[in-house]
Amino acid sequence: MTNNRLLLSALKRVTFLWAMLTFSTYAADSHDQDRTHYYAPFASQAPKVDGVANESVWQLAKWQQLDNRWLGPEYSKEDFQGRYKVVWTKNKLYLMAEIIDDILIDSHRDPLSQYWDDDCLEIFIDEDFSGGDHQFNHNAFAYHFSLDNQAIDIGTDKQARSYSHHVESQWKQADDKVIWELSIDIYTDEYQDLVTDNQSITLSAGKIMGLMVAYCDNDGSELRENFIGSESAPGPEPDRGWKDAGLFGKLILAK
Ligand SMILES: [Ca+2]
Ligand SMILES: [Ca+2]
Ligand SMILES: [Ca+2]
Ligand SMILES: [Ca+2]
Repeated sequence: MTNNRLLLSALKRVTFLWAMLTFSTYAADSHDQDRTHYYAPFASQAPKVDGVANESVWQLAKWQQLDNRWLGPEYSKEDFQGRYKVVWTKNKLYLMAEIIDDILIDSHRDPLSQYWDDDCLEIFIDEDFSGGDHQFNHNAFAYHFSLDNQAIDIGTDKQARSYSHHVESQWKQADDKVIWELSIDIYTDEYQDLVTDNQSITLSAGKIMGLMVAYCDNDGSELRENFIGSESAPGPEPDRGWKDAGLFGKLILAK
């Protein structure tokens, strides 16, 4: 082999290795496999958050089921059924959930006490779809919407904290269903609990975010009876999404 050929062969090898390395870097994903992909339609007019889903934009959005049992025993259709839709405006994300729950319970009257053991709708938002730990930081938010329409999550000081100023929340009962509408201001992971001038971001078409939705169902027990979510959670600790944003689905803001 001539020197030139040797050089060419070495170059090819380096190029191949570089390509393999690049490919594996891009292939590495911080999310579990088989995450939901949800395309949220744009709402040219923001829905009114009043627990009445009569805005036409809700017709454009697809239902996503809450049917992955993370905690608790098997349950009946009368005990719990849930599904939701998502739309967006430049300023906020809007979510509408339809819940069937035979008994509505809010037995811990202090909103910061065992809020996950009352009936509550949990909305997990990871602004940049980064995945990763979100337990004591704002890499992602885990808003626990209580029946009194507050939104609670753990702050960076590891204490429960009200983030109700990020949201609007209203639900109404219609026949045997609860229709729950809510809006959420979106913040990046630079959000700080102790400052008052955090700026929510402006949303645009094509943006990809992490989203997961769940319901904590309690019908009279000391602790919640079921924790049921939108994403599958194979393996140990099926409820681990409360601290691991890698379980969240992919939310795509469509036009
Ligand atoms: Ca409405
Ligand atoms: Ca129930
Ligand atoms: Ca993040
Ligand atoms: Ca219940």
